[in-house]
Amino acid sequence: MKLSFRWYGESDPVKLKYIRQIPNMRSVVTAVYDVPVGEVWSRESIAKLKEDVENAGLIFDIVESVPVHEDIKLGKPTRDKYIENYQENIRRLSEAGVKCICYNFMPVFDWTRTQLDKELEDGSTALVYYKDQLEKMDPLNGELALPGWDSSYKKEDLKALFEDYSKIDKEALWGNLKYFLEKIIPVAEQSDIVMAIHPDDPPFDIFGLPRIITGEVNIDRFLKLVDSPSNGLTICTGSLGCTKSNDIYKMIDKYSAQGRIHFMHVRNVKILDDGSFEESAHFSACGSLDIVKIMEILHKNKFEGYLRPDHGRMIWGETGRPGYGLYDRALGASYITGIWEALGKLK
Ligand SMILES: [Mn+2]
Repeated sequence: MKLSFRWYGESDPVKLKYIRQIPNMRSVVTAVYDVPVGEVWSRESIAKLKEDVENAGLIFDIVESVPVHEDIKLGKPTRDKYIENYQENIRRLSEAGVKCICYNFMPVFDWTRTQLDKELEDGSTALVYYKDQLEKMDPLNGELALPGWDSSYKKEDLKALFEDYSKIDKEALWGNLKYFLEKIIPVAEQSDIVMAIHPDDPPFDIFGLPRIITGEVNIDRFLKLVDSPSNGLTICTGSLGCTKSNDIYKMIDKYSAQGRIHFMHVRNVKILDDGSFEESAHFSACGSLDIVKIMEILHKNKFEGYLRPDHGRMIWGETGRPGYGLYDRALGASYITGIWEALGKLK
């Protein structure tokens, strides 16, 4: 596995030099943040990212995310222009040495939580999803802004988007995804890049918006849309694993054996009785997932893709971007590295 760590660019309070100090750290997962969704990333911005990462002694070869414009997801006539931009971004990232691109196909909102600073028993804070809190949220009314969401949406834009999505169903979304993949996967193949779709987080419909990358049956369907190794997966254990209806171990075994997992997001999550969930420390006993079992499956299938610790709690007084502090993610990285080393030695 290639251990990596997400970094939000120069404005990230977590410095590259600190990421470099995490044992076994290899790659920085980042993106160009100065360009609106759907536009072409400038070669200068890409080169600057590469230079910053390499100057810190780390590797720039994986990007998360190149976001997909809503017009592509909605299948609007303007999608072709945005798909051409997307193809150009793939080519430019390839020129800079990138080998893997993570993206998602979630309508409107990226990952959704109902609270970002829930205090856990040990005094740390974590991101949580409580059903009763969600029922009180209305994205179209109220000053609702969460870091997983694009804050550039104005209320009117959101209303228009919800209106657009009310006119398409899941099958239409599947069709729009297929249209997109058929245009970008050949470019990825020519560019020696693998695409890795992130599952929907959480993996069920939210606010009436359709979600399709949600579990095994749908991921099987996704992989067949364009049957190429370049059309692959990011398996996010906390996203797919936050509902008991997904057998996360079976999915990791199956898709890693098929060589279709290019990127792993490894984190733990505690599933509550009513289907709500809390993000927890990476250590297995802190949540509902068996992290050793996950790493064992990857090791058995000789996983050579990228892997990063995912959201961490806020601990030791750290403040910053919820889910993306340094300390708890660094603990997660070390824990994962420890398991991986042991799996290699205790044969
Ligand atoms: Mn993830």
